[in-house]
Amino acid sequence: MSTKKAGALRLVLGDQLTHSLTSLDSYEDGDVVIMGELYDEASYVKHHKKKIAFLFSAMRHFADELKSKDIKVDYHSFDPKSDLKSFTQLLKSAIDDHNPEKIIVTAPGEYRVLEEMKSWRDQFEIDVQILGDDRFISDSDEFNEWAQDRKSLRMEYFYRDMRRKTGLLMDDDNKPVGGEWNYDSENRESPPDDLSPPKPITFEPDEITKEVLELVEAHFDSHFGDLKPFTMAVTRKQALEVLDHFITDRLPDFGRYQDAMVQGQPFMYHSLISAYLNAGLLTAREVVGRAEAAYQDGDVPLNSAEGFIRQIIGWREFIRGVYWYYMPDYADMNALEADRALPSWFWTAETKMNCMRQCITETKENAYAHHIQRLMVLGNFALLAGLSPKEVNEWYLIVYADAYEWVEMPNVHGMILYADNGAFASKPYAASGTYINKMSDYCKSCSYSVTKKNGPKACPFNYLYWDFLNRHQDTLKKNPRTGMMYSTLKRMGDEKIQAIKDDSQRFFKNIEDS
Ligand code: FAD
Ligand code: DLZ
Ligand code: SF4
Repeated sequence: MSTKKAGALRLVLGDQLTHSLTSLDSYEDGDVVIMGELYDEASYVKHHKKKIAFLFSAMRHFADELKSKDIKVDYHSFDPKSDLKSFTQLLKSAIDDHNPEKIIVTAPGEYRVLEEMKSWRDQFEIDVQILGDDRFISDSDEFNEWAQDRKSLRMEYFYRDMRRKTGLLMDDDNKPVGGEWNYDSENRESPPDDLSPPKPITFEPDEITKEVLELVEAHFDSHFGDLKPFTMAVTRKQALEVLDHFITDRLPDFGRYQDAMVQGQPFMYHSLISAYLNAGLLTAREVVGRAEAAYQDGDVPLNSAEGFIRQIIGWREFIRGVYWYYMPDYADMNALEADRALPSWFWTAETKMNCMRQCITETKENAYAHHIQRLMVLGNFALLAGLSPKEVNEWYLIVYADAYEWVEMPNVHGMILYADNGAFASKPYAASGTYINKMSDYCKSCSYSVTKKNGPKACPFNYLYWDFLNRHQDTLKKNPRTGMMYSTLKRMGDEKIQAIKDDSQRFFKNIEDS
């Protein structure tokens, strides 16, 4: 143990790369910032190679920025032989090196890391201050208070409170601008044939990124996904360029094509900022501020600005609230008792279903898929096929560069799998091939026929949809929002229902070759 006493050790996690972070706020001479590229964090699930490269490079750039502000940083670069594999081991070694008076951290995004942090005071017999994370617009106390007396949690009502709280798109009488809270009905246009969204901006890897890419290639080669080409932003400056590009070139059409999917267009008009927001390179307040300003300047229509702002101050904040409200029990919920193993083609994309093949291929290439691909193609399949929530959660946590449990798990458990028994979704997001055909051009190049309802050539989403409703009658029939589907199912007659069951059984038996 060093005899020279440091002031505070300030541990900054890989998704806390924000200069105004609460744990950096009161930095004084004599304090030391600790950061580490850690085996346990990079491997507790086998994250996509691009996700590890992005985070390690962004961490290195962030540490350099801190140093350039005369902040003392003790940075632990990844070393496969190092004994410092976890946050706890990193901290123990830093305490030995610096002999600090106290530890200061900002609360982490994930439950398991908070539990780890809570053990440090006793383990190291040192004062540990866990500060709130003010990068979010709402905090757990506010959400819990909002949630506790409600029979069901609905994002829409939470969102309205967030609009009132922030004043975003509110008029002088504290009423929503344009008279409506939500313009979603204008945000569902099918994609026209000649749609050509702007190309996303890309960044050449600099020396730091090149070194990280070599490291990831050498030590994480068995992980999912393509490492190269690597064109992600890795600094706040670059992330701001991505945001600028979105506001000027993509946001005007973001609203109308928000739900559309086009083969060969993985990014459509989406913002592509989630990885940067979640790692801290951008903040929620600044991105919604920019969208509102673009609307006020007359550069973007209201449905686009409102739709985007709702995703951030509505969905993103709401989802985080749900995670902390229900954890740790949330992780084990499985209301529909789904237990089918993930087909191996979720990792290879080798499936005959073109929609799944496109979405998985793009995920593999980019560590990105947009919301409707995650929800209505990949997620819809996982729901209809009754895939195990544990396996589906792990897949989503691995494959996307923006995935951290606080945001990934409620989206998987709540939005797609109904594993939380509708804690916040009024019904399961189940759909047949008709929906995918309406919102995409995938079906034109598929070996299955979207217009066929039964038989080996029929689109599997068509019969799996009815088989799903049939299997879960006891749970879902009471739900007024699925009632109409059950009336249709009832009218189908025994022969049709038997054909649906037979097709589904055949599909499940051959799921690996489907
Ligand atoms: P845009 O479409 O441009 O939306 C703007 C922003 O809104 C996003 O960057 C994101 O910060 C926020 N947002 C939109 N929808 C959601 C949502 N449902 N939950 C939280 N934030 C939202 N998002 C993640 O950031 N990490 C995840 O691990 C993640 N897992 C998901 C898993 C499933 C099954 C589903 C259905 C959705 C998931 N999402 C996740 C939400 C959403 O799909 C992504 O935020 C979005 O696709 C990111 O792309 P974008 O930045 O271009 O977003
Ligand atoms: C996701 C991730 C990865 C891949 N690697 C690291 C790392 O080496 N060091 C680090 O501090 N954080 C990493 N992270 C992000 C953490 O997993 C994240 O901070 C916690 O899950 C809390 O949200
Ligand atoms: Fe997907 Fe069915 Fe369309 Fe094929 S036909 S792309 S499986 S929805």
